Amino acid sequence: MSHKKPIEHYLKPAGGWDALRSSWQALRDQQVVMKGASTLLRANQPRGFDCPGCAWPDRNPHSTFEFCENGVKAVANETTSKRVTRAFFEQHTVAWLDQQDDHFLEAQGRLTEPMLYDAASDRYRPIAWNEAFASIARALNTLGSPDEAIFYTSGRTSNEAAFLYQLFVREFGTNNLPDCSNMCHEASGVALTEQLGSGKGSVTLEDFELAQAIFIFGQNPGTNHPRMLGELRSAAKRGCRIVAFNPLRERGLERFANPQSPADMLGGGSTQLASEYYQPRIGGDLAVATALCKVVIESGAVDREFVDAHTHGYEDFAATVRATQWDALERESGLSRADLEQAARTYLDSTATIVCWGMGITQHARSVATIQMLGNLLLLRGNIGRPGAGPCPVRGHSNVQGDRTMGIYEQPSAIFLDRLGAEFDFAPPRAHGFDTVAAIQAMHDGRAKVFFAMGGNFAAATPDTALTHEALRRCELTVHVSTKLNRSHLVHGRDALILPCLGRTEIDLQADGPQAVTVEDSMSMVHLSSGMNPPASEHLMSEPAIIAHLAAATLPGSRTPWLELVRDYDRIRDRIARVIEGFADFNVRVRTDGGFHLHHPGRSRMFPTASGKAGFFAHALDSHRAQDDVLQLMTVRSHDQYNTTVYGLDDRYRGVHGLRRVCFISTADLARLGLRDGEHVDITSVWHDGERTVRDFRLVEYDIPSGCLASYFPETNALVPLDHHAERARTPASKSIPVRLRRSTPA
Ligand SMILES: Nc1nc2c(c(=O)[nH]1)N[C@H]1C(S)=C(S)[C@@H](COP(=O)(O)OP(=O)(O)OC[C@H]3O[C@@H](n4cnc5c(=O)[nH]c(N)nc54)[C@H](O)[C@@H]3O)O[C@H]1N2
Ligand SMILES: Nc1nc2c(c(=O)[nH]1)N[C@H]1C(S)=C(S)[C@@H](COP(=O)(O)OP(=O)(O)OC[C@H]3O[C@@H](n4cnc5c(=O)[nH]c(N)nc54)[C@H](O)[C@@H]3O)O[C@H]1N2
Ligand SMILES: [Mo]
Repeated sequence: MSHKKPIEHYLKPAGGWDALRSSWQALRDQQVVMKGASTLLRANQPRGFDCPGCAWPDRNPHSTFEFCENGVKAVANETTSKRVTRAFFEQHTVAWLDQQDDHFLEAQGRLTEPMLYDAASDRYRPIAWNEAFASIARALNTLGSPDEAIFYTSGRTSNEAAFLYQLFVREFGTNNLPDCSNMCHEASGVALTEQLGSGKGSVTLEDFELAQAIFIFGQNPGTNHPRMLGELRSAAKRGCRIVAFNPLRERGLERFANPQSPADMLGGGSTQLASEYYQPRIGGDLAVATALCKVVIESGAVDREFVDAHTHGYEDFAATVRATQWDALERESGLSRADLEQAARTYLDSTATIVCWGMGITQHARSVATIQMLGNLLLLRGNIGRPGAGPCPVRGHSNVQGDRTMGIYEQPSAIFLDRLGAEFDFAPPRAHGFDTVAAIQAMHDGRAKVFFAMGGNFAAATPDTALTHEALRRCELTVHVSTKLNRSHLVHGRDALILPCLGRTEIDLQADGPQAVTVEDSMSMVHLSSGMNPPASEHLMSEPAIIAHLAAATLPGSRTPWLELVRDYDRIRDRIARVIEGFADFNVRVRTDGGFHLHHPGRSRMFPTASGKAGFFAHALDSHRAQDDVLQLMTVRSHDQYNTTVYGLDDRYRGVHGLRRVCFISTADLARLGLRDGEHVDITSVWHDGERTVRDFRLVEYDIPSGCLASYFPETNALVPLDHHAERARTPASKSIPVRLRRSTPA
């Protein structure tokens, strides 16, 4: 329990003793102090496991453990000594469990055996693995078409599991492979593929050592990528400028005390991170990036040599930018011309600049345009394919990038399908499948009837909660491969199964011995991960083994030797090496020197786009019509959650303790709307198809621009209409929800 007041501003640097204290607390809460501590020493080590926290790369695979508070929480929650047993399910109906909050569900511990929903008693009952596979196979094989099944993936799934999974799904006959990326960095992939010919970031950690400026848009690394703060600290110490754009003042972008530095910890030292901190309006970044481009172009600072040799579209783009007026740029960005010019000067003074971005950029209607404008900014000065420079979309889940590389994608290329079909001797389906938004629509309209999830928490992570829950409940069958109990097990189809699997930290023993898997981080480094703890239960299976058994049960005519492949994962990797570009000699290269880097063509100034060059893209600004009582709400993560997994009820750096239903609001808006700090409000989103409301959020006066609000997800997902998503990328626009506030009436 927290002894703190619910709201108390946090004035200390991020990190420091509080980070150590909170890590220790996480280990104690999960009753795993000794086991957890020894497990942590193996996180991100050459012969250890890849931290299931985030996708930020490892600094040095040979150094001792890299401390990260939120990595500790992720590991503690996986290695927990608590268990969800058959007795637990016997005791509680699903209806009762569904009334509990996400924090309660997560806190029950690890799942231990396969369970099947029994409607008569409204309870989950144990089922043998073979019967579970047979019943899923039956449901799949009696569908009218393979396209009536949906196969979701979350981003913790290993490369080996992801590769087998997409193969199984395509042999079954569909490309319905939505994934968490559809809600995350999809816009980055769409924007960068068109602009640079690769959807991934081009920088590596070495570039962070060489950059003269690092621009960070819409990202909160202090909470979501704490190991990035170590890089920013070193950069700041050697004089690199760090420029942050964020409507909220985030503690983790301002100042950091490194828990691994004796001087910081014992000497009370800390480092200022952001040298400039700008607070644009929510969704104002397209205007910010356009303004920076305008200054570069109009001050004659364009790198003509690079532009002429490597790009197309400059003249049209430059004409559009020149024609954009400063009053529009100021109005749409929410920043003054003086501020925008100052940021542009910093950009011009640097000969090597990295641009990082996160969900504050991708989860908007105009996210693809915004990312391409950031790309334009880099191209203007040749800031790609140069040491210390390039785009850096900071990915979320630890293997979300690898899953895409392995073919988890509803819009596979013809070349990829050709190679897959040739290697496994089958004809892959060609029609593109459902992304996350389309999958929800299809289940809702009855066009899809089976929902299968490899990890994640679809019911809670997705937008438009009421509609999505109804969509899941209309399914004939829902299946979840999971480590922990979550909402998606409780919002289920007519039939439902929970298949419990091994986590990253556990020994994966197959017929030929213990196995390692591989992952790809946000900077395209591929490396091995092997667990060392005994499994949480003797009944758990690995993800690859679950897929192989399911495939063998579902596809009797398949020519793929499913069960042979999972005896030894080297066999899977040999197949990956033959199908996926860049993976030649996979088994050898992944065992040398902490893994290997997948080449990014942009690093050598190759741009495999349609034209063979990098592209400038012009994008008009929105015209923002201020409506007095409509505000923009962004839904963000607290410091004590991992997406839908709620570890605790504090958000230390934002000064919130013991509650999650909060709404950050500016002093000006409080006054304007006649509301007070500490009052409770209902939040209603206003959309063409009607209103959606969540109730009883405590207002917290905060340093945020007028017209902007922030709350946590998943509590606020009910407010995001399913059709409110990014142009082209279809990422739900969960960072710009138009809402009204009304004082709550006491129940
Ligand atoms: N501990 C922990 N680690 C995580 C996760 C977690 O939940 N917990 N989640 C993982 C995943 S899947 C992901 S994708 C990443 C997410 O990591 P982030 O991208 O940092 O995600 P958010 O918490 O959603 O925060 C987005 C930031 O964008 C800002 N923002 C919102 N709207 C705008 C805008 O319009 N403009 C600008 N400039 N800024 C804006 C918000 O104030 C916030 O600081 O983290 C990964 N790592
Ligand atoms: N409003 C709003 N909505 C959002 C976002 C937002 O910022 N705002 N962010 C979006 C983003 S960026 C993302 S990535 C999605 C996240 O969406 P998901 O990836 O679907 O959700 P998670 O909460 O990460 O999934 C947590 C569950 O994964 C399971 N799990 C954990 N480890 C493993 C494992 O090793 N194997 C298996 N099989 N299961 C495991 C556990 O059962 C746990 O309950 O949410 C999106 N939704
Ligand atoms: Mo994400």
